Amino acid sequence: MAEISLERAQESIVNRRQELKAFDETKSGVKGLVDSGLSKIPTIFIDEQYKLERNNVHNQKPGSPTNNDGIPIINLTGVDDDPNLRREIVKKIGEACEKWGFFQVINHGILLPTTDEMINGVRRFHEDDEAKKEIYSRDYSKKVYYNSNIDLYKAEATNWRDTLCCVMAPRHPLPQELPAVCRDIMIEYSSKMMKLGQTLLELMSEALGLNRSYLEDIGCGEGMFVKGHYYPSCPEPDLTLGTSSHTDTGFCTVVLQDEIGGLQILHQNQWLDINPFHGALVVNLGDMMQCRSNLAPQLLPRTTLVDPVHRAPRCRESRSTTRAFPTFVPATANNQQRKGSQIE
Ligand SMILES: O=C(O)CCC(=O)C(=O)O
Repeated sequence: MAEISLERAQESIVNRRQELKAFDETKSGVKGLVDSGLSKIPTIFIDEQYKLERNNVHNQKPGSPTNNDGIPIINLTGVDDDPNLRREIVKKIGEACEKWGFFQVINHGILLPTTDEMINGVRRFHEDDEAKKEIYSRDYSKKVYYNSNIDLYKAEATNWRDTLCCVMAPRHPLPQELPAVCRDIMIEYSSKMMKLGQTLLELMSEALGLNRSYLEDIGCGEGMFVKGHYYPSCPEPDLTLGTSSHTDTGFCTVVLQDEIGGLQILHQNQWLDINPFHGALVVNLGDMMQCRSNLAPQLLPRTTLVDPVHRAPRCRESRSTTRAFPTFVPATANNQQRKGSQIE
């Protein structure tokens, strides 16, 4: 009896592996599946735990809490030229890091034409089959690549998501290595984001009670990779996640969502939606920020930072959703990412 179930388990592992390989070899990601007109999602995408969670939600009585937009929205106006405003901003960032591990920034210096074009550029890329096929790869030593699920062969359930990934710092790719459909905006957005990253690192240093340049001086902002996710519409959104629950490996990540949104954070054991706010950027701390013993040993055990667990379920919208987000990492860590460790 036990042997039969072991055999079945092995058979299902082999089947899953074959399905993953077949999917990978299409080089057209989840978007390719959707374009082929499927009405049910393939089994590799089914996330049993999420399915159970959704079932429970459907069985809940009306009135259960489902939505709360609690993460702080911090206005960066005056951050560089008004010391009083800066003090206030630093205080708010410190509180947000301790309570949420997440905050949104507005008036951050990257204007709407740039953020809008970045979202459009990522969407253009994912909707251009030729551009995608040219750079589909699982060779993580490349600076620019596109694929579906970086951890495709390791994860328990495949996510309903395709990703363009560009390592933009410390050494950016040659312009011609970037897809033509989003090349200019990728370069412009990344250079503006490096500047904003510097400001955020300064503010976080100050919020931790360190001198302004501390985190920069130890190299936290040297490396930056920019991901452009695409979440195609999904015929069975209660069975699969766009991005499974995780924390980010880098130092901090800055998420630009489109107007459909979909990002959720785990706060006090509840999943909360981060509703999109046009032009706002969502900042979340990564695992490296949690390693204060390496970053700033003098702070232990003074500060407690929240573990910023987050995920992206698939919404019911018939449209696809798009995200762009740079993660700041020390330059050496960036190399490790590229050697194939999991970016999510
Ligand atoms: O798309 C999102 O909002 C979440 C994706 C994410 O957290 C990630 O790729 O690290």
